[in-house]
Amino acid sequence: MREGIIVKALSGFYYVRTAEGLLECKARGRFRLDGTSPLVGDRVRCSVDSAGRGRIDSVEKRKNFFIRPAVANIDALVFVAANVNPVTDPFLIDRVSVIAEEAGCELILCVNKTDLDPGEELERLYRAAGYPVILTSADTGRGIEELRDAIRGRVCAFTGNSGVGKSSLLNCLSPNLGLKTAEVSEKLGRGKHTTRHVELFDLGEDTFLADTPGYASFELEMMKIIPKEELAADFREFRPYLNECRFLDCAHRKEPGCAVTEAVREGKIAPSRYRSYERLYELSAQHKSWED
Ligand SMILES: Nc1nc2c(ncn2[C@@H]2O[C@H](COP(=O)(O)OP(=O)(O)O)[C@@H](O)[C@H]2O)c(=O)[nH]1
Ligand SMILES: [Mg+2]
Ligand SMILES: [Zn+2]
Repeated sequence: MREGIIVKALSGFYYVRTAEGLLECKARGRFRLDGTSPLVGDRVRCSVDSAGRGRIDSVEKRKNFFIRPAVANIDALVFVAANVNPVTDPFLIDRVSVIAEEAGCELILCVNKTDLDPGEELERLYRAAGYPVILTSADTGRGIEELRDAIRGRVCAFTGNSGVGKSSLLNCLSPNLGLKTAEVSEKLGRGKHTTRHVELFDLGEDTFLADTPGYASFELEMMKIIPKEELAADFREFRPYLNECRFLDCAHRKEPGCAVTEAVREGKIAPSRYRSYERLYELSAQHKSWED
């Protein structure tokens, strides 16, 4: 019996990082039958037959899981943003921050390409909202050690729009990976050589990091199912005000005596965060009305 974490799933095989090394496994047929197929990130127990072939026998209860990308037990989502080439829309960050709160994982904002633009605005905005912010440059190496410290001992996933430098940062964290970055993959031709499966890279010291392909993937499925009443509590800087509103069922929109909108007026909550709340509230309300 061996224990480990699934770091890759490919063509019916699972690759499990165990104390004794990487073990290639098949899963027991029963997982497929009852629809509980293992995911990358799952903590599993395996047995090994006399020919050295592994088999996953059981999967530990998941802390959380995502459908696209298919990955489980994420301790921290690292949102990689930039304020230049491309400029990250804070609304993207806010959507992922809500997903992270719902999934019970930490959100770390990494503002990259600071050699080109300092990104102070993003730094200020998200520090004020209560999130850790790390300023990095994959080009100069700025902030790489701080990023390494922030993710140590955890299972993490990078997310963020294409071109912000996710693969470049992962290469800085683990130079022997040699991941393709934009310039290289363009030369090879898009889609041809770039596989789209999730893989957890083992950075040592019990640290695993997934370089996820797209940004949008992390939100779609989950955003749909968040009830509008729950959204306000997913904006962590709103929480101190939520019990201060005049009405118990305050939606924090146009209600008189709303402590949240008052905090916005007083400059205690950033207008852009509040606008994201309004947009997500609308989306959630619309979705609900299709359901009914
Ligand atoms: N100047 C500068 N360029 C960067 C930095 N990080 C990444 N890049 C460049 O930005 C492009 C996209 O990087 P890549 O890692 O592929 O982005 P990804 O799509 O998020 O994985 C590449 O040309 C990188 O060389 C950075 O910190 N500073
Ligand atoms: Mg990439
Ligand atoms: Zn209110």
